[in-house]
Amino acid sequence: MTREVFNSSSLNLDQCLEQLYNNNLLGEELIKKLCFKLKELLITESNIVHLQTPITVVGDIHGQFYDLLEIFKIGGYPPDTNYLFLGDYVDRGYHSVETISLLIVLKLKYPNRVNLIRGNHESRQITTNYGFYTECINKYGSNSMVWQYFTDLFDYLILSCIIDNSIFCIHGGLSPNIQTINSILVIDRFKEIPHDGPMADLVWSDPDLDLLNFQISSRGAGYQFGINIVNKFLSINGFDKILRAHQLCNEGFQVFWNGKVTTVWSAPNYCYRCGNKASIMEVFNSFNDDDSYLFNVFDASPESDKEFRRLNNSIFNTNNNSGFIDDDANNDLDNGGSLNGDNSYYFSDELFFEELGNEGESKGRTLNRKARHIDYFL
Ligand SMILES: [Mn+2]
Repeated sequence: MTREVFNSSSLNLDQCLEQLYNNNLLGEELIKKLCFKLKELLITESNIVHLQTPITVVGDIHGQFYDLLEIFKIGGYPPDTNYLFLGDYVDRGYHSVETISLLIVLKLKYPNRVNLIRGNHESRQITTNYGFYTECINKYGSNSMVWQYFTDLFDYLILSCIIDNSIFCIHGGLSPNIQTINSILVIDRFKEIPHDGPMADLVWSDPDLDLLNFQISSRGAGYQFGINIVNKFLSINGFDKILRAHQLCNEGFQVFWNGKVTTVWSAPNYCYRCGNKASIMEVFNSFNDDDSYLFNVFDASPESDKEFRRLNNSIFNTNNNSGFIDDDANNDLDNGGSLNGDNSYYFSDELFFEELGNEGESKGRTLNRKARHIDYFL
């Protein structure tokens, strides 16, 4: 096996940043080098990275690159602001390549100021069905390797962070296989996200206000978990709260159980059509009072609004929109998605509500999804 060696001096990160901030794509060879360098860095990081306040926590972005730029405008640019991104950088939006490229360069340039947790969309299987694969091919050509470079890199992303030894951060949620954080430390994370088991649960699970314990998730992967599970996990591990993303919130965030669990959602007007707000959570300290954090709420950037109008025109012209709401929403893992070359893989209605949380369901919709059977070990 030959190991390619890149001269790090040949990587001009400042030039990459300038190019990306000006909305230019990076070349394929450059992406190959950047992914290689970042894998070298991430392989040294633990499954759980310890961070300190002040830090700004960002939820799902889903390829909404202009809204990511908006986040830096309102929250400060790295390295002046410390960032923890909770995953789901790609799929759905039109600019997953730009989004993940920028985050990779920022992580390489400011490794201690930028932290990237893996989401359930940082996966070969999911990105094949939800837009990122097709975007890579559309932007770099069908012979391009960029999707492989990016998805190989995803295998190296960390699974969780702990802020000030008190705030546990993951993309999705808790797992019946994880009582103490030691169960996270021993995971071999350098692989595609499995269909089940602790690694899958960390990126797929959701809190559920109606539950006390665990229930198999209607998403078809991960679990829904209730207050007893949260209390037990926090008390065993000595944490105060859990921060996570993974579910659309109409107000940009959702607070569960008096702040024991908080969802941060950072894709405004999700898929250029949901009309939701987004937020970043600025955590100043871990004193656990109302002054220790702030939800900085924002709307879609003007550039993303243009995408919304472009989408509306295309739906109007092609008349391929069968309706916004589909009560028979399937889940990621059971549905093959659509790769038929139009925009439907971004917005296919039967897939559309996978990120919807309690707020979405409370708006008069009843989801009637069949949970896939998942074996698990207590
Ligand atoms: Mn997610």
